[in-house]
Amino acid sequence: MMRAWTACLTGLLMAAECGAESMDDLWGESTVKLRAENAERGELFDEGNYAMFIHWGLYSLLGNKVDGKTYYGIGEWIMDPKMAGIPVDEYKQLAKRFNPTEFDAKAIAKLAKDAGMKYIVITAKHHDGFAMYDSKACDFNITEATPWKVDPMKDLAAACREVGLGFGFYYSHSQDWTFPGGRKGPVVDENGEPASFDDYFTKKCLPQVKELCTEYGPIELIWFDTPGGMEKKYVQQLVDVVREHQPRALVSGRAGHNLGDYQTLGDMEVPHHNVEGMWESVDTTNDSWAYAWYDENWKSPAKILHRLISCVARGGTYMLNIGPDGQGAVPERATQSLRAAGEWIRRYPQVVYATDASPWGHALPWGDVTVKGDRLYLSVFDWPLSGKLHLPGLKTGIKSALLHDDGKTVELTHESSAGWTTFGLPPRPPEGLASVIELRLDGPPQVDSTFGIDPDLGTEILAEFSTPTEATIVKDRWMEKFGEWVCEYPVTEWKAGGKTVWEVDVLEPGDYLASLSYAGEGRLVWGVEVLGGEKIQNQQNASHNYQEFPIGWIHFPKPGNYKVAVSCLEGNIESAKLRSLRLKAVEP
Ligand code: H79
Repeated sequence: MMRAWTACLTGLLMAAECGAESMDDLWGESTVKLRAENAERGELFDEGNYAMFIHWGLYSLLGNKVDGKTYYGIGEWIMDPKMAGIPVDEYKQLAKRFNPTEFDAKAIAKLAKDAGMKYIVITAKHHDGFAMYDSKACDFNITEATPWKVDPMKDLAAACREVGLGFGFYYSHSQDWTFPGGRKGPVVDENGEPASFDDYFTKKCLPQVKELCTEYGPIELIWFDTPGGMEKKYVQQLVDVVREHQPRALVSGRAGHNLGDYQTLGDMEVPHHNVEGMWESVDTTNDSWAYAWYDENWKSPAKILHRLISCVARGGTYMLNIGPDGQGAVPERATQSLRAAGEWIRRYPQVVYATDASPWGHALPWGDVTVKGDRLYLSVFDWPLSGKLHLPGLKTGIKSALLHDDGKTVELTHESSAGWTTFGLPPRPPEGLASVIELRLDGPPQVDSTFGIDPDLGTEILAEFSTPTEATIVKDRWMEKFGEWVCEYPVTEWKAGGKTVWEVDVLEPGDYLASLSYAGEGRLVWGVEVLGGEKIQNQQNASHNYQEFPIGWIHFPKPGNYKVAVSCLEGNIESAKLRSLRLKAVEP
């Protein structure tokens, strides 16, 4: 079932567009890679699950402000014509001002360690072409072109070793905006002669990747990005160099041509379904990857933990980025959030490290589940005020249910009814961020993953978990700001008579408010039907952005499984993009 979903995801991805190029051309294809294919190279992901990404380069000096004007979006793209449009020669001059004396490799390694991360991946060269290390292959690098003259990668590699962290490099292998022949780079060399991609590849790219694989001791990962139209023969040579010199290093899926070791999802994408194989999500502590002076939209410790646990519970790893500024300093608020989340992880390492995906295959209304053998870890982000936590569909017997509280455990009462398990909770959660309940089971967990409608908390079920007829699930991906991606999987392309159906499991009968989250044009009439039962309809506004609207109350007469169908009945039904259905018990 998971395999089918992954295949279908890949198909949907192909439909996504970004200008003339599809995002998959840019980010590379996504295919399932199983752990077994990668032998010892997968260990990093098996045990790690959480890593630090660092975007740091000449662009950090600008921090998204050029000649007094602020450009909003991902900072490492500041050169791009759609951002400040800085000419190559002008951009290169920036190096003369790059003197990041506040860069402290040991402090960054300690931060990653304190945050609970297992390895660090840093930009050795981004699309701008500037090497943030001592490169013999190209003098546009940090030791030759700046007054600082330091190779920070030597220090960071050493600092990582010292505290027991893995280390790896991000390397933009196809795009190079300043070296002749690089993708989107100058088309002629310094003598005005035409430069080909092959010139760039043999003179700069391949030698630099070799340097990174031979000059910094053992490394765990080379993170290639945006292969674009790069030919397979080039990617193969890069992978061969990594294999030859660093046989234990992983190669990111964005190497291209399916030559990487694992799958990287779209930037900033945390999946809702379990995803098979080895994969990672990459995300950032605020909105931009590289330092942007205005960007104070930080992720709180709770949000970081929630996104991390969501990734682990979907079967993947989470790499979270920081963007040091032009002086090399890490923004204080990123540091604080990472440390606070890290303190929680230090109390509950068993929840995050070397755990497997949730057998439910999706999040639950109050939080998420990770698994180790016969143990389930329930991370409760939304503590029910009812004093009861409802768990749908667990078929394996429970030996004990333990709530972790301040280093101790408290045994919880639990009872079963109609396939649900209900735990008695204290009124207050023991943890501010997420409280942990550990279930020791009679054997490996067996689960009915039908969506349970929680009697206390509202249950939002995404459209991607429904089955449409005369309508389709598509990937809707857009940028909030330049380069900052968001995506949804709505049901759209509605035709007359189209509907989409969810299967749900109701524990407590009664009236529930059905709300729909959607985007569209004008006013839309929606129908919600409990198949074999009640049918309601209502007209509501539609907005360009996804927004939730109440449709009305609907009745479930007894406990058990139901099919709920939603249809877009009238209005500009072609424009309607249904994101989710929410069912919330009506308060007595
Ligand atoms: O390093 C970070 C990004 O800079 C990099 N990946 C993460 C980890 C990345 N490079 N490219 N992309 C992500 C895809 C970006 C596509 C876009 Fe565009 C850039 C959309 C808008 C700007 C290129 C230019 C395609 C359309 C316009």
